[in-house]
Amino acid sequence: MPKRLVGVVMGSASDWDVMKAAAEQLRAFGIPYEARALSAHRTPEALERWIAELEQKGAACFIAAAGGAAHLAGVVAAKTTLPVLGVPMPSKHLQGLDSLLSMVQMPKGIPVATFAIGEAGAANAALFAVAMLAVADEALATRLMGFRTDQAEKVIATKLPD
Ligand code: RP5
Repeated sequence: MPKRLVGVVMGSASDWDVMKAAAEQLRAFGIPYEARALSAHRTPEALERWIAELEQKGAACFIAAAGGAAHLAGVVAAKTTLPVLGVPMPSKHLQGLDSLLSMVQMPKGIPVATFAIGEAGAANAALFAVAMLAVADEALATRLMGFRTDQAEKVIATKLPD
């Protein structure tokens, strides 16, 4: 069975420093992805073309990150019925609270699964994509379980300073 692709899109190349956490997590699980900087406002036509292209390539879902007005994930969700996982980016003046509140307020009927602001949200969106793909991929489910076990072992082995 060919591996399903994840589309990773961000409103600006300035989001990459945070969003590389999603790419790293996908890579760690061997999930193919295509990452692009495309904006709901600055490049709407190119965004629409890219979404259609990814659907053609058999994408399983999209991870969409944006800051401030943060309409990107909502616009992606308007253009595809594939699951859209939104990651609010930290912003200069409001530390990403603006991005979070904007992204989470989707109108009834067009959902965006919204994650935490910043790096934790980026990594968790990727892990959520892995979990969705693992529903139909037993080997991937086993690797995800292994990741959780390793993580738990690290927490338990951590010694606090005296
Ligand atoms: C948003 O505006 C982007 O997603 C980014 O988080 C923010 C700032 O973008 P730049 O001005 O750095 O391109 O659209």
